[in-house]
Amino acid sequence: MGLLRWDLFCRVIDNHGDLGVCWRLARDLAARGDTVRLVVDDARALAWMAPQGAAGVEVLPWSDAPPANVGDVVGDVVVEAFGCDPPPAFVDAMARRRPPPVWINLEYLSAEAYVERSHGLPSPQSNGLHKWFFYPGFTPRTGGLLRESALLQQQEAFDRQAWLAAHGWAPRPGERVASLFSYALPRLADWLPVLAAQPTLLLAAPGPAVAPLRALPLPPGLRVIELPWLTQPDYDRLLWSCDLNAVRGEDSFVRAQWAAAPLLWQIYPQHDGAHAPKLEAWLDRCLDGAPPSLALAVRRAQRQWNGLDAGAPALPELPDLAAWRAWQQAWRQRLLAQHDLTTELRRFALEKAGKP
Ligand code: TRH
Repeated sequence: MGLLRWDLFCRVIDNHGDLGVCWRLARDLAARGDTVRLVVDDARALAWMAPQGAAGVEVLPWSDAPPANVGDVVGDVVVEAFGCDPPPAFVDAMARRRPPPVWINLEYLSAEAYVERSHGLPSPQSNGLHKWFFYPGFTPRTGGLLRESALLQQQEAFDRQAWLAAHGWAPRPGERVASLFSYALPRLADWLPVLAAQPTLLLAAPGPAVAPLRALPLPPGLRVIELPWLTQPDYDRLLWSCDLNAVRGEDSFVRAQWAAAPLLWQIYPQHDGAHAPKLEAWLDRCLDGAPPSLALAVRRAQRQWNGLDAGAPALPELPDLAAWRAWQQAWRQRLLAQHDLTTELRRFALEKAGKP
């Protein structure tokens, strides 16, 4: 397949997932030989996420005029992340380009059924171009999930003990290790004794749960270390090191599935409640074929973690971690059977450009 020049547009709405996904995609495209201009309206988080940058990726500020060094030279493929609408002057330059660029809207991740129906559909634009909808997802009829080519080999070669010790985060003998990256947690105080039921070292990433966590008395058996923001590769290593990972949003959620340890997913809460069916859709897919008692326990824990256990909320409970880990590994195996998102996106772009 030929090499491509990509213009990737990102607007940071809130949190870090918009830029986190875009940076990861940009880096992965460049690792495959393509060149990427990442145009972002707020690049501040790259200072901790990716302090070294990446060869082949140029980060440019968002501007209503096309960035000075872009001029009329629009790339082969223009990706707008999450419907962020590139600046009109850039869209005009796209319409003038011959051949026109392939214009793709990279959508948010969901396990819901509409994703398979909507993936790959065109939307004709008033300037004569087509915008194509590209949906990440959990089945082969979607755009797949971001997964770098070397990810599994890196994970297999990884020494968890040494890495944790080198950072000063080594567990004490007999302690399990959990990571926490979350929004405000509905029932944090109820979860602490659950975590403390076995000696646990909780590695807490920055976020809205940290201040409440600091304010709560810790039950015996629970130790907390507050982490700084890590680089994306180091955050991966953290997930590989833990016996349980609490993640949120989109990108950390995907990374926890590659880590294949038990994971609690805090879904991005939406005012209209749309997040509840999204959580159920993922649980339906992920737990399909799991032993019934484990499936029941995992479903209950995920709902409790999200404050979505309607009716009379029971005290939170963690499923058996060994059985849960075995299932997450089986789930990862299933996900590995589908193409990764970057491969799919490149194939899609080349096909739409008429160069399959
Ligand atoms: O920050 P998020 O909550 O982002 C969310 C979601 O993407 C959500 O779907 C979207 O609607 C909303 O943003 C606007 O969670 P997410 O997706 O996990 O993104 C966090 C990024 O930060 C991810 O790329 C991992 C990265 N990260 C690090 O690089 N280092 C760290 O130490 C931590 C904790 C995260």
